[in-house]
Amino acid sequence: MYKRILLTGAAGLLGQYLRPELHKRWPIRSCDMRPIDKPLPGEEVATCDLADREAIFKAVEGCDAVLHFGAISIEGTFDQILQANINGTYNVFEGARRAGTKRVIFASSNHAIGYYPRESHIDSDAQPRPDTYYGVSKSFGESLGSMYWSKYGIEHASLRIGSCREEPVDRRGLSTWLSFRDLHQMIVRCLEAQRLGYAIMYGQSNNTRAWWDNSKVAHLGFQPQDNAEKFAPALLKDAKLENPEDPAVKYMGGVFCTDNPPKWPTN
Ligand code: NAI
Ligand code: 15L
Repeated sequence: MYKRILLTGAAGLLGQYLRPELHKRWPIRSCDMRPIDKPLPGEEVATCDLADREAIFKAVEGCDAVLHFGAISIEGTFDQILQANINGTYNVFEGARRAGTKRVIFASSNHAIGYYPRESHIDSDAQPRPDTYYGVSKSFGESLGSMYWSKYGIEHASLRIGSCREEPVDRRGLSTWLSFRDLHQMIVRCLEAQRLGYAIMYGQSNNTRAWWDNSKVAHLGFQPQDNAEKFAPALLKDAKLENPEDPAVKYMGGVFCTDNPPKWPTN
């Protein structure tokens, strides 16, 4: 179905998991500013900075789908976020338009909607309430995706990913966890859908304590297989009572809603 897929952020946590999985189905070109360890047979590699417009345009050439996962993946200074996540995401979408790419799947984040209180019930129509400059950049990517779909017909899914890792690591993760295999399934559904159009999806496993409602994108057929609840006994064993007014407890974005979010290093 696709002759070549560009994966940005290929050297990152999710990129490293996705490369071999995707490459089983479609030829991939892996792009990151960091080196790619041991390229797979037939895997193409493009080493460049997302902020380098010409290099990104070149990396997208010949790709009929893009998975845009490269980013500063936590809070940064505004200038760091501006270069990597805002300019970088523009470069990827504009490169896709120039290259005639059909679909762009964007790794958005729950931090685009981080300031919703945990008791709210939100779905794909929820307007952004970003909790950081990082969250603002994800909201920008969603918005850019909407514009490139409406104006240029590039189909697009923004995945508002929760916490994607091997296992949930804290109480919040019982709601926000996305297993690696569910992430993979979600991407495959987006790439294989006959018609994707423009979609906002929450990247979460089938968690008993889930906060987010994917019913408006049910037509894409994403059926997560994992549930964070199996980790609840271990995670809650020594759990202390939390202050419900602490922003890290009150809002979906957790610690990103406080004055002390995790920060990207500055050089
Ligand atoms: P990561 O930090 O492990 O990987 C991000 C990759 O982007 C890194 O390999 C980094 O070198 C690359 N990158 C950063 N700035 C760059 C630049 N200027 N030019 C080129 N490459 C650059 O992050 P992870 O966990 O793999 O996340 C992948 C994507 O998913 C990110 O966009 C992140 O924001 C998003 N996401 C991840 C979540 C998670 O729980 N892992 C949750 C929500 C969103
Ligand atoms: C994200 O957007 C980050 O990229 C990831 O490192 C986690 O912190 C995740 O959100 C989360 O909210 O758990």
